[in-house]
Amino acid sequence: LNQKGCVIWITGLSGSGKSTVACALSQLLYQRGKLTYILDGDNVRHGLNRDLSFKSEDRAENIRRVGEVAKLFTDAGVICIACLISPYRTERDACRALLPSGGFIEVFMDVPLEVCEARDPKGLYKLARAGKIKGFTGIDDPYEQPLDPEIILKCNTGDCSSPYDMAEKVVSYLEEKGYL
Ligand code: GGZ
Repeated sequence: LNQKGCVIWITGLSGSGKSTVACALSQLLYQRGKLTYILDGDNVRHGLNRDLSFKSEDRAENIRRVGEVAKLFTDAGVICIACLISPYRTERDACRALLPSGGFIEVFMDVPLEVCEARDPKGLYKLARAGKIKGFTGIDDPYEQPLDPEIILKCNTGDCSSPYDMAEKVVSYLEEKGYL
């Protein structure tokens, strides 16, 4: 395997498109013969992190563990795509600090809450608004936007690029930085 590993860390609200972009990106990289692995918060929480809840200490631990695992993948030369809400700046920055300079590429899904809430693919926002889920990110739990992400994928009401176009932006960045 002639490949330099890195972490693509996709952060954003529930329903902002993190997993969809991760999947599109993984396909684009596969077409270029690159080995990737997706660490999706939603999936990891069923296994490795099944002991963790959504209270803040547990979210912090969720982020920390995914960061450590992502680092292990990069050691193996894999392009690791982490997609979790990861609402806290401090914990995201701690993951960044685990990697060599340039090895942590933060991608911010800049999607307004209204757009995420209108999508509501799993009906979770509806439940959160009804008070049936407490501590839902963006409703009654915080989301701290990245201050200086490497990549911003912006999406406004009635004006969202396709997941593949968004993934292409990440591919261009990786090309520019010599990862492809
Ligand atoms: C936020 C929640 C919550 C609460 C369940 N807050 O859109 P989804 O459904 O499929 O993905 C979300 C997922 C978030 O897990 P993460 O590991 O990414 O979160 S974090 O980084 O904050 O640890 C959402 C669902 O779990 N979900 N309850 N209270 N999202």
